[in-house]
Amino acid sequence: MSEQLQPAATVPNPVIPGFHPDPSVCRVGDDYYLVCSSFEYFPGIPVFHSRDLVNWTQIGNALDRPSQLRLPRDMPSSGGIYAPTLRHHDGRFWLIVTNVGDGGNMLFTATDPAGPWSDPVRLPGVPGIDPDLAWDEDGTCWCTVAGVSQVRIDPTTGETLGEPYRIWSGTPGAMAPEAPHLYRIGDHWYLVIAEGGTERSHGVSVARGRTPSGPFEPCPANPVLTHRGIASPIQNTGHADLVQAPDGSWWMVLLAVRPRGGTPGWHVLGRETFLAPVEWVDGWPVVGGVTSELPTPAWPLHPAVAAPARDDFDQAELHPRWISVRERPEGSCTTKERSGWLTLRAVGASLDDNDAVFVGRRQQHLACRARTLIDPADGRGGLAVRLDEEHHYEIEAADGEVKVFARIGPLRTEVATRPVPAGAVVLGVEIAPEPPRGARTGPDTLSFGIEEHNGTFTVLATLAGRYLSTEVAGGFTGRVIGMYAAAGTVHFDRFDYEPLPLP
Ligand code: 6LW
Repeated sequence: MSEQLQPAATVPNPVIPGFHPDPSVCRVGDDYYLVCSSFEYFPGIPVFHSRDLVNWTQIGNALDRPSQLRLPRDMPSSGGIYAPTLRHHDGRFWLIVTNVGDGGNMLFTATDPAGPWSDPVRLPGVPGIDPDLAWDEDGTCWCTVAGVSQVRIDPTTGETLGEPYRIWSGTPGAMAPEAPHLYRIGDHWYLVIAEGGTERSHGVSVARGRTPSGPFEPCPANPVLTHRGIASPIQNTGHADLVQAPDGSWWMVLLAVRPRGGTPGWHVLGRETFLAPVEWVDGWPVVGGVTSELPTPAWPLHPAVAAPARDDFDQAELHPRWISVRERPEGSCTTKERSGWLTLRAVGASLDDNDAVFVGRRQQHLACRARTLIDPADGRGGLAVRLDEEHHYEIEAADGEVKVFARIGPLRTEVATRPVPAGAVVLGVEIAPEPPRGARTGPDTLSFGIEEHNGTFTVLATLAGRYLSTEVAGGFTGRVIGMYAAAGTVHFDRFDYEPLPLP
């Protein structure tokens, strides 16, 4: 093999960057499938495929029609879809999840994880969040939820068979035992949970028993993984799901964050999906920690085709990466009105409103830029970086005028304005790590501007990124960058998203 063809010594972690929390993975032969939480966004539950555990491609969203996913207008951000579990059993894929805003626990099935997925089977007798599914040798289906409680269910009808009962409370003194996953591995049933809350104390703990309902013996080394108090660029590690690699080695997918800037740091991309190696010692899983690079696996790699920087909106259906806030009301978002354009029709008056019309994609890189060509026609709309209704920055075009707005908590401010020629205009944002300014250094800066006809980017305002971080805003999501309509009907010819090298 020539020098150039040598594989890189490492592969990057996170394996799925950006707001992709609560990963659940399942293996079917040579194929791996993974799902994540999606909260207030529609369509819900991104579905990824991989053949090597390190290269993942989004193949759809499990919940892509209103009969599967209702996200009512009064549901707060970070409500909605929490913590799915994906399993393959009896020739079908099973997905169990909580819609915190509408309907509680429910499950869906599919023969192809790319879809279509069934309408929901509701589970009114299953309490709480973070449901897991496991089948024993008799075909009994065990549903285990945060707490940690368990109940047998009939997954075809949603009926509970008995009363839910507590099977483990996690480590004494640790809070929030949640995100259970139950597996038969060798002679034991292993119960893997998250503990400590999803912030800096987050960790993974394990118990094992001889039957799926216990009794469970906690691992003496719990938590088997935490970065609490550890100086690492990767924090909040937890919410793991176990899987075997093609060579038979064991791994976990889990969520973690990458805080940047001064102490304690701000993470802006949400909780991301990482991969970590697992060893078995005396029948217990041992996890060394989570690193930003993984040794290149020994098994064959199947690099994913890089997503093109530009979406021209030439297809009738939007790529599954595009997500809206709550529902997509009929006629509010279409590629059919102007060929090759995405048309958005305002419902709410701004991104402050729960019924804002917004179509975006997750920010997946610490440094990146986005551009969109907007024809505001007789309306108003623009390019926004959104964390939730109370935390977003945007550059907005109306006929003959461009303005930059910042919404931070209760305050909304116009930070820049500039006249532009009537008609279409290219709006942009450049996101870059913040230059050092001692302990007060934030994670990044966001420069909003317009692209002139000669291609130069004129910055109208540069805003501090910390206010669009989870440490400031709270919640469970991450930044989403996209297009919105604030008044009337606006049209977008294209949207470019490109990672930039880190300085
Ligand atoms: C969730 C819980 C958690 O359902 O955060 O990190 C909550 N873990 O398990 C929302 O993702």
